[in-house]
Amino acid sequence: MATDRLIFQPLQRIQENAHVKSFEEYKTLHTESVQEPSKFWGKIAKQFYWKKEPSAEKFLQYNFDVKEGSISIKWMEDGVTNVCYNMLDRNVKNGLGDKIAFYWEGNDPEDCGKITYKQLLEKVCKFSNVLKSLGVKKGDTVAIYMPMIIELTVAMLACARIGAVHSIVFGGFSSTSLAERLMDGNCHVVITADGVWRGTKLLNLKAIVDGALQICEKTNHKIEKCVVVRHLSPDMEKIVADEAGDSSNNSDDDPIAKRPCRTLELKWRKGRDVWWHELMKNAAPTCEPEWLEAETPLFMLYTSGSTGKPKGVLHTQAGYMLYAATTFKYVFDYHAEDIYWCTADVGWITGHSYVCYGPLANGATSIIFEGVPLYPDPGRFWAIVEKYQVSKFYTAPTAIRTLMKYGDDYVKKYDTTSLKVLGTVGEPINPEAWLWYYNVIGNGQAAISDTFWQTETGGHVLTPLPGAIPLKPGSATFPFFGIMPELLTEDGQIITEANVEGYLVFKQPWPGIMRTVFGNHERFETTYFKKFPGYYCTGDGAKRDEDGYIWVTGRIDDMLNVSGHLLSTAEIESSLIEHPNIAEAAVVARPHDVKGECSYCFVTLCEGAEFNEELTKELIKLVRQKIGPFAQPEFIQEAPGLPKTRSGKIMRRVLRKIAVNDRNLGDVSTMADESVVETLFSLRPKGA
Ligand code: 6R9
Repeated sequence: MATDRLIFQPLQRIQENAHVKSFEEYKTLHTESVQEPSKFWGKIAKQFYWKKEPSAEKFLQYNFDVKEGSISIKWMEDGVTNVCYNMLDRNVKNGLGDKIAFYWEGNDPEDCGKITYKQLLEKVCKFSNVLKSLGVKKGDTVAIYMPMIIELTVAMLACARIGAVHSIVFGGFSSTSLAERLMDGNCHVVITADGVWRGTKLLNLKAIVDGALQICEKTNHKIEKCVVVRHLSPDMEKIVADEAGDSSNNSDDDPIAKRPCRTLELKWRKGRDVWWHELMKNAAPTCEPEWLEAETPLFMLYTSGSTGKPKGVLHTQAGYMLYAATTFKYVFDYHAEDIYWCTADVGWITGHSYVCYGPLANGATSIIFEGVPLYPDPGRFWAIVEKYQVSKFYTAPTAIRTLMKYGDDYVKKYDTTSLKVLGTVGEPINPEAWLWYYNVIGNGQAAISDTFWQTETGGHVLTPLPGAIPLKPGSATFPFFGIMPELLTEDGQIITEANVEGYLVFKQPWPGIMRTVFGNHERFETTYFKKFPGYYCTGDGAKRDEDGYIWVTGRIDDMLNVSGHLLSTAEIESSLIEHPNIAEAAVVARPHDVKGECSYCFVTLCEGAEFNEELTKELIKLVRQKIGPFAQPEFIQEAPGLPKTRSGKIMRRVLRKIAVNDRNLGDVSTMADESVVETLFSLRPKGA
């Protein structure tokens, strides 16, 4: 049976207990949420603490149409609250003080820790006082460049408590990228750690920050304070003075030391660099939260992997909080006894909404994982699931495909029967990976939530609800509450026919939508609202099937037009992956004299498989069979590794260059491993 015809009904063991128990119930709630948004979200808002409750009159005010004037979105504008208070104090007051907020699982399986809500509150208050003592005030931006440790959430919540705007930069970006974000965000304080182990690599984070600060200094952007968490043991550090003006340390030095070198050299600039633990020693353990109007900025986060200058996506207080909390509750069907684990780094939006804010808003217990999926071996994820009896798990298709490559034995070694909901996010999940996730990881006993959303949307926008929506592998199914999707043609006509691909857009605002691009409202309007007036444009393509299921096909710029047929690269990829010897595939468009465009495919083989003419023929046949002769790949080349961003997204922009043998790659600062590029150039097929 073709995978797009498979349907999985909600599992009884999940449905029995679920917040939403049937498709009809989902439909009723969804209809209310889009027809009467103020009423729907108004009820939810009552679960939170408000210094001043938002009025019904001002609950939602917006303009979504560039033709009517400037784009503006305001939720609960006259409400006054504090997000940190709602995450911590409210839960402690409700009797959850001794509940574990986070288990911390280190890179080394021997390293672990935990913190209760009460303890977290105290740490956050102390650090709030520290920030104040460093001169940070309401409205200031604070940069955070940290590994996955509990202090990272302490830092973000402390910012939220005092009304400072956090700007988290993923702890894998280079000095140059970090500097760009520090300057764009006008940050004068940065919080980091000495270093961190990622698998067998030791990263000197402080050295990367030093490099960034040097770049800032050269452009006269002053970073007043650099707060450093001592995460490694002191005997791993050699501290040397970094005199002002000394620029001898090259920012492009490779900050990665490999075992067995266990000593990091830490340069220390007196007056600027300060140890976290020293500041915390004398800080007072209570701190009155700053009471903030609902539309005050909460954080900004730069969007990943796109071309050009990164955009600082800005989210505000109450709307974001409501949306992160509500999506978390319904999409993972959260219950008080759950142990929840999202593997995303807090440096990405998934980590913001579903490691920190969403779970804490619900008083959940979750896991913060510092390590990587393959260390010490490909069974690590499942060892952690067994250790903590994880019931709700959230990861990315790229991780699933990577682990799938190593076979089922690493999974079978562990007991994963505690799992009830398996989430996925980041890119379209191909049906093969979906089925492996469902059958092997979930033992056919866990629901899959394929969650489509973006940094810009703040939380899930298309997603199944575990007890209510029958699943189709590869489809993010239906809109979440408050979301009104449409599919539009290039010239803005609404598509009503089934299985016709178009632009995925949303018709009205939901509480979690971004409010602006930091410092550039015009860019916000141009990027998301100009192409189709009256709609927020995601930039992704999608189609609806006969049953109304939405299938996101990938970024619209990943479409190819072969002889007038619009094809999505994701569709071809998922056909290629069906071949037993293919572990991963990436397809890009390449200009073609006759057809306009043709497809150029990069395939990563499974262990032990061989790339040869026979395989190429089989793959061509497979795509012809799966999609149609017009979709037949023009070029197929072997790809031992694919260029990916540090968050695991395939950089198709780079692949498009390789496909046409153009070495002018543009900005590759977000690429995780640049060495794969040379290999790919060397493996280009003859005649390409
Ligand atoms: C949360 C996150 C957003 C882009 C988005 C789309 C792709 C994310 C997806 C998905 C298909 C899913 N994407 N989830 N595509 N199915 N379930 O990833 O945010 O880093 O901003 O990326 O990721 O292309 O437009 P962000």
